[in-house]
Amino acid sequence: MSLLVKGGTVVGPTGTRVADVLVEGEKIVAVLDPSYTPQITANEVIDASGKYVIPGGIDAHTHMEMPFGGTSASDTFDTGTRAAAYGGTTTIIDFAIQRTGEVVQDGLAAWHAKTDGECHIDYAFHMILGGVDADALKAMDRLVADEGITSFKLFMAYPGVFYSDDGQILRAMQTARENGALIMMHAENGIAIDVLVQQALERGETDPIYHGITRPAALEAEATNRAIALAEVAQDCPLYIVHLSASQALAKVAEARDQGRNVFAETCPQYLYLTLEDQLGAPGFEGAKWVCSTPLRSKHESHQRDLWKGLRNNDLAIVSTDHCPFCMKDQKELGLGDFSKIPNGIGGVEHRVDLVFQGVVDGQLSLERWVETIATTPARMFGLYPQKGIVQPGSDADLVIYDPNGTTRIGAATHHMNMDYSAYEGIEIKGRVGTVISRGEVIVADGNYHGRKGRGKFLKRGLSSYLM
Ligand code: DUC
Ligand code: ZN
Ligand code: ZN
Ligand code: ZN
Repeated sequence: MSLLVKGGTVVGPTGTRVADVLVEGEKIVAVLDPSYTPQITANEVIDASGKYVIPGGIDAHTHMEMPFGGTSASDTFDTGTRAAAYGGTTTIIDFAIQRTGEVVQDGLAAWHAKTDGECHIDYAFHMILGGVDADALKAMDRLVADEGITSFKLFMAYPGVFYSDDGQILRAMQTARENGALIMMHAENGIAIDVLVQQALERGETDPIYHGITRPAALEAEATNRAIALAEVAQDCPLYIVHLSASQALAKVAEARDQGRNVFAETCPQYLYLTLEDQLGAPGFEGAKWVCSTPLRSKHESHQRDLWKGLRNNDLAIVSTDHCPFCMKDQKELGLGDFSKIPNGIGGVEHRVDLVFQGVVDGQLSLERWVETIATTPARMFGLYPQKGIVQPGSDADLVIYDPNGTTRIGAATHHMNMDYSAYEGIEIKGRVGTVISRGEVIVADGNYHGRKGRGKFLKRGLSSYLM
């Protein structure tokens, strides 16, 4: 089976050119100047003139079916990967979880059981370590060597749930430095946050808005700085700060990077587009829609401007969603009368490619940087390159044909995620995902779905391309 994507503007991390992309089976076999292709015959030809042809999006941070606060993220691997496909994402990296007290290998097996036969697109795992002890450190080596899991997330937040103390973090970093893994950090000072949360509740401050107020930027910056210091002590263990939201934390990352340190960070669309004031302005309990950690920041500070700048200058390498959806009904509602019981998370796996493209429209990012932050760098960072993340011969034929003249209006009535609201309700994007191809198969065309559950494959990942 061959497929020719004709006349589109192919966008890569280093440039754009009009080219024809020839696909045989699951792979790209040639990217040709259009003058060469009249002789080529293919089973199927897709006209991409006037459109961008980009590598399929890679969302390096999702939580399908994640257990949290007595409930579970509302997208299953079935519904969540299908929604991702609609939005131009053809690979996700989700988080398998070792619960505190659990054997790492058992946590991993549970995630394979959740995903086997369920995913519409290719997927891989990071591993959340909920308890760093001697067994977990040994398991890290085994996961890197045998299981294709080369990144581990630790939490400086959530004492008593996922939390690691500084000693545990240092040991995990030392192990990662040895075996080549990347340490991903949820950098918020959870011990101090818990005090602020307790004090707020004692004052009767129970509304959703107090979630953000009790997680100040200073405590994100402090934890980010501490993680960077611990990584330095661990012989410059590679460190990746997840869901960075505050200017003050970004400044710590930028300082480390300016020193040539092995420090990277991602941000998420919610921090680029939504603010604490959106949440404040919402009536009653509605603010729960935007409860996530790290929290939304105030528009009266410079966070959004700085995050876009960070994306331009590579202090922020990647845009991931931290997709962790909960419905209002029966899920977010668990926190009625006590904001600390609202399950943390925002769903957005379907909208990342569009929301970052709006940054191109708004003059915040170049086309090349759009592709780099949503596809190429995630592939390189997490050991999937060049199988994924680039339009070139030999790579998987994961392609998105993107229409810069289309429009996308985001809303709960039209999205495909299993959520009864949209955090981005009413936002309009000047651009639209047209055709989505996953390993040579057209799975979305003009808003119609042609994929199927179970076609997505588990990807064993290699080490990060950015290891030094
Ligand atoms: N943050 C969230 O918003 N949800 C899940 C876990 C996390 O760290
Ligand atoms: Zn986190
Ligand atoms: Zn810099
Ligand atoms: Zn997360």
